Amino acid sequence: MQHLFPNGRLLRLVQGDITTLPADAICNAANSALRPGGGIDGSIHRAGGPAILHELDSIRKKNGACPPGSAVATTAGNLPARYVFHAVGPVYSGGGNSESQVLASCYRACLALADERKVQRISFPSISTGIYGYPLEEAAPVAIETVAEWLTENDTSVKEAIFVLFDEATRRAYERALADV
Ligand code: AR6
Repeated sequence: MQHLFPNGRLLRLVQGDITTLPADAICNAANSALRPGGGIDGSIHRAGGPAILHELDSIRKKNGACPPGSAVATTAGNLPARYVFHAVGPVYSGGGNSESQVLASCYRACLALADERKVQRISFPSISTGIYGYPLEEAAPVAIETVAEWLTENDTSVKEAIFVLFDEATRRAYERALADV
């Protein structure tokens, strides 16, 4: 499923493994410590190789932790991309702790890193809806609306944003959210 905006920007949804889809930048669902975890983070480090971890170590030494709602950029190592943007999503704790603002901020942080690097094609996972427990039906509209809003701005370098959704339930939730755009 996809949505073409009047300015020619494209938002696409595909089901699959984000580490295998070529893009200029691949976004990761990381943690504040920027240390390799499970889920998509584990897959990105396995497929990308040690160069990513090495760069994260230097970023952590220089800047400390990466707070929820923000993101840092590294090389993509062996992944089919130029960059990985490591975004830290909110841990879901009921919805009353600004989780939706923090989640939206994650996607905007990745898009800002993309614009700084003139990235045209960026891929996103469904941040926070795995280990961090954010309910899919609540997270999908936040993710889709935030990225859609960014794509309507003509001065973004991003021409195509792709949500790469791991399983069918996730893809369906994002399709419902995209249908409302
Ligand atoms: N491609 C696309 N999506 C994937 C892939 C993949 N290869 N692997 C998993 N997903 P999660 P979070 C989906 O748990 O909830 C880590 O330990 C997965 O099915 O990876 O933000 C970090 O270090 C789900 O839909 O990320 C943090 O500590 C989505 O990606 C913590 O987990 C996100 O699931 C972050 O938790």
